[in-house]
Amino acid sequence: MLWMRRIALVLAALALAGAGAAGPEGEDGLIVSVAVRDFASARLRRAGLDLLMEKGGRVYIVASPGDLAALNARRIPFTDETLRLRQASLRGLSAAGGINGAFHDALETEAELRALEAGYPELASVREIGQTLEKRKILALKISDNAASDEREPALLFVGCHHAREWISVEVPLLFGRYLLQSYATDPAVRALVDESEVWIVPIANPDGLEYSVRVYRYWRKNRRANADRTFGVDINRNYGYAWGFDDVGSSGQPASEVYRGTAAFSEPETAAIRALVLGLDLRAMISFHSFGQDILFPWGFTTQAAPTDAELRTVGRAMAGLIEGVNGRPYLFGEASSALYLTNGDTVDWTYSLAGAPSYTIELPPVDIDHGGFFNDEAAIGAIFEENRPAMLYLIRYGIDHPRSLDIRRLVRPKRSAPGPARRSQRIQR
Ligand code: 0X9
Ligand code: CA
Ligand code: ZN
Repeated sequence: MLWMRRIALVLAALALAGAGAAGPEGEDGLIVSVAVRDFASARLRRAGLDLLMEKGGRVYIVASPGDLAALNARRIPFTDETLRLRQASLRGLSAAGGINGAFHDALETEAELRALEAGYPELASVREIGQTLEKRKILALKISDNAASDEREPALLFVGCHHAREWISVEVPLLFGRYLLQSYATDPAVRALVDESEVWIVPIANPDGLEYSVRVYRYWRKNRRANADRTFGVDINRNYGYAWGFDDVGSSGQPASEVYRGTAAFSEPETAAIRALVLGLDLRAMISFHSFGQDILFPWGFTTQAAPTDAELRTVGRAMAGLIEGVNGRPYLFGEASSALYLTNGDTVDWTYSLAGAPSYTIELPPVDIDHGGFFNDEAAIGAIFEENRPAMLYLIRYGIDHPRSLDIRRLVRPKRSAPGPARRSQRIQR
């Protein structure tokens, strides 16, 4: 099972990263699967497909009509999995709360943030940190004693929804903000954390993309940048400024690709907003939530070499994995992002880590794989997913308060475009 997942992830990665000349946007996409054998022999990983997962000897693809035509032309047998997978996703939705059920879109999230600010004026303050291409607000919630004044306390960042279709990644940081505020008066441990730090929550890094996913095309991933070649979207988790564009494996220079890095580091308003926020903070640790896979991933993403503080990243990651599994018994694996999952460059956590060595993590939330729903989480499970992540988030706040950062990682590491070493397969993902 584990080795299968590894192969799956590597395959998905290679294909995702190799994505170049993708077809049209794929709004009418079906989910199809092809046998791993055929996938390999037809060299599909260079075909620019939007891969979801490899599972049970089959590779799952979000396929545009153009992709389907290409599969047909190459006489590659595929199975339409759309209906089967939609059964799982429909079980997760109810009519209440609009077309996204209990999940929060951009305006629902803003309403919740404003309500928290109004309910806890001493402790909560909403800041507009930027504006998207479609003029939506990128919002941050600051939670601290005297939230309205800048006390430059140790800062923690929890961010969700870099990727539009990963709706659950909005809910976990949002619920965490509400939890801190509601518990402050009665829970001395929470009160101490909030008094000694400032907790920054950006539930939606990519509001334009999220709206597009909710209203137009559920599988949308990127932002909504109108690219020069008339395709849409930059992958904002490839647009940050550390080792941006390092190679064409961890990101793509092709605008149609699902991992298109944009025209320059921080070219996108979403990444620029987070950069501006973080540069004004004494950042001690951060988590960027994604889905899916149940993984805890730490730098580096751009190289399989170990980060300068690998031991610390691993120790803290292991602690968080233990805390999470302790809640509902659901295992999250942990490991270096590049060697455990796949290479990325320009991703969020490499950049935040590069500033001063603050422990930075990508958490891939449940489910574990596409057969358990993929990007579709049952809305009834939102609470449990939040609850299992909560102790790890609280732990990371305490860890951050207790561990000031001073290391200038950028001076220690010169990204070099040397041939990537062999992935350390034997120690890829740990329990
Ligand atoms: O590819 C990504 O940006 C993240 N996975 S997702 O399926 N949510 O898109 C993973 C980022 C973690 N970093 C690396 N794997 N290097
Ligand atoms: Ca304060
Ligand atoms: Zn993601």
